[in-house]
Amino acid sequence: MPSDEVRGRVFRALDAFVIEIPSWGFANTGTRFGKFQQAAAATNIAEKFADAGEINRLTGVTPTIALHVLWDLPNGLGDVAAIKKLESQTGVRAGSINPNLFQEADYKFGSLCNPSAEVREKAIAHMLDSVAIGNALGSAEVSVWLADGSNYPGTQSMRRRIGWLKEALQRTHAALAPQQTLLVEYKPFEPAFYHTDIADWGMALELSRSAGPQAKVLVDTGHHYLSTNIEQIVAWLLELNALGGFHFNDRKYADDDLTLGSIDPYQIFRIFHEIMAEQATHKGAKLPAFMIDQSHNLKGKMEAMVQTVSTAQELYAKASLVDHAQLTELQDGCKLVEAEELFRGAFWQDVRPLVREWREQKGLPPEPLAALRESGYVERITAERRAKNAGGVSSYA
Ligand code: RM4
Ligand code: MN
Ligand code: MN
Repeated sequence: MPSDEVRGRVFRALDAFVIEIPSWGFANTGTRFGKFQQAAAATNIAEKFADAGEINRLTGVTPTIALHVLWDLPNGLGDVAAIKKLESQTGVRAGSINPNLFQEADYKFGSLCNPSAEVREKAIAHMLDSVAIGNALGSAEVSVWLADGSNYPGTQSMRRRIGWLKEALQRTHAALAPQQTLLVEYKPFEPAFYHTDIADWGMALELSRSAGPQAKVLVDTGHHYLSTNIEQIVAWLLELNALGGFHFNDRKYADDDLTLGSIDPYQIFRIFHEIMAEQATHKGAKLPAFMIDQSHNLKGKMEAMVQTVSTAQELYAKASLVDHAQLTELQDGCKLVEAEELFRGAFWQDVRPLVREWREQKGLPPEPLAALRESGYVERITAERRAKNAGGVSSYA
């Protein structure tokens, strides 16, 4: 039986934990080699909201859905009214607004960093539209990921592109409302294979700082070279008050977008630990935005999302078990084995009974995956959407 102290600690952590789910996690996606259609995949924004609402009903911790402008609001501001209606129908709110600067033919050689001033202006206009959409929806983040880069040495000026990018982000920042944060995401490669304009956290940090105080860095766990110490990056960003949010997913090789914790749950635990250590020293500090960035092309989308959210809660609960005062004492005394045992001891605890208890206390299904199965939701959407999904691919690869 866990002590009241442990239960209290875990429950407080779970009370504070919410995670955003991505609209694209419900749509048909695939790989660059092929698309595998799922009969139950969402085919339009109403279905994405419905699915997100069901995930929130089952887990109680996903109140917002990330939107990709091109896929979810193809008419830009013109779609805001429809989104608001879906919000009230499903109880799920619009979350981060993600500009899409990587699909149109004009962006072949870049968007905000394109050598053509005309294309750059078009891309900036899209950024400003995204800010306006976010503002109209009362959403907290505009989250930018750029595919910009080049494939061959000497073919682009990396230096001049920095200048263009700074200017674009400054202009975007100038349009933000007070409640909006501009998140700058980085990724070392893909789709560009020689240089990527925002390749790592140093570049994202400098760009966000030069944009203004409402710009912060977004860490996507899949966007690092293998063996990078991501929790150290998180610690630095926390220290610099520059961490805006996360895109959680897991990977074995690159930007695989696999289910969170499926490959390396200890890494997510270590990241959560850094955040909790920060919370322990700065009581009441704002938590970064926890978001999921995954596309499930083999697993069922609803099941994968429930699995992901549950895993995130379990790892967050585990991280809350670390006694920070005790750990600091052991660290200061260089008691290596004792410190390590305390740390990994928390990771190895089975917190699932406590998470179940927490859910019951909130009137939520104790086993959301089982509740999803029992609800018949997946069977229903499979029947409803099968014909529509036989047609084609609704979303990105
Ligand atoms: C990128 C990046 C972005 C996401 C797109 C779909 O690799 O992770 O955050 O919006 O994929
Ligand atoms: Mn991402
Ligand atoms: Mn990615």
